[in-house]
Amino acid sequence: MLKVGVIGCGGMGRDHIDRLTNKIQGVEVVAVSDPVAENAKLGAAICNGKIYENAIELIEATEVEAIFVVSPGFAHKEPLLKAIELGKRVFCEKPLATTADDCLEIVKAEVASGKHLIQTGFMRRYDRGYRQVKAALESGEYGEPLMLHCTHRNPEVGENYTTPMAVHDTAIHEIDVLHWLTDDDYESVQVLMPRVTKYSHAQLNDPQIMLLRTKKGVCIDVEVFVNCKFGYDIQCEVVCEDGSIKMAEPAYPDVRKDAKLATTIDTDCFVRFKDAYDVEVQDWVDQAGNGVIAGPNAWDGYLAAVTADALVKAQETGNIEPVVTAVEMPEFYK
Ligand code: ISE
Repeated sequence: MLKVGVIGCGGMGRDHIDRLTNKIQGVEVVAVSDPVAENAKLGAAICNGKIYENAIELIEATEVEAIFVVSPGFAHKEPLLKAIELGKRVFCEKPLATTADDCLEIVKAEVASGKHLIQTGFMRRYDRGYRQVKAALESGEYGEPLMLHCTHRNPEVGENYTTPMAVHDTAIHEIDVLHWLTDDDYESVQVLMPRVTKYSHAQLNDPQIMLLRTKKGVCIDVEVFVNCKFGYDIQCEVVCEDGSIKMAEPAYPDVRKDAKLATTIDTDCFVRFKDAYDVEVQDWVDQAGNGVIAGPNAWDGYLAAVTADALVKAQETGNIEPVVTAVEMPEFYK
């Protein structure tokens, strides 16, 4: 039984505590912490774990073998560095850290430790639909990918959601999953700003079209539309040399009623990617004894941060912006 401590008991943290306690095999949540005492209590009540005053004490506790970091992104760096120092395995919800510099510091610390310890929580790699597309690409039957057409639509977002969040909160998922899907890295990005929907506000350009070019020359367009109103709608089509692969829609029946044919569309990511979260966390637990990170690692977290920075710059300049990492991918991650 892997004994895990969970840092961060807000909505997402409690969701993970519930998953680890009631669904995932081979793991037990023995410790929780959250600066908001009420959250810590709610988290502890789900798993019957001990409440620690702060994240560092939880990581240092001898009973805690591995760590789940589900605190806000700005609070990730310190616990991650501490866990690396103590050689404890970590699952860190996205983002790895909020700046590329902080992500690189984490990468360097992990490389220096010589142990593969950190998995970044980009759950889409575990989604059945994306995995089917990946398997089709890897079969070689369709030739090389040339173009990707993607949409990332949310029914609506809160008033505090602003233009850069379309990158940091939303397109960050495509940034990771599409580089994994195409087995390629980004070279440059650009953002087009269409007419703004009446459902947006002064601080948010919505929708946006994000264009990414990979090093092999694949061109990707991602429509990010976070007030689309009609549902949580994630699409991905890969156009290849010998065919085109479009990700399957979630399986819902076609219903005929009142002279209409209708199919349900999900309305939030927790429903759309529910299974992906479960598979992701089970895999992390299953790999614990192997000393490997099978999912997105700290380098992927760094790459996502660098690409996000380029996209935010492109939002501001309207230009094509290069995606430049400060260092080459260390041998350690190859
Ligand atoms: C949110 O943080 C997510 O991770 C969702 O998957 C994304 O669709 C949404 O736009 C983000 O705000």
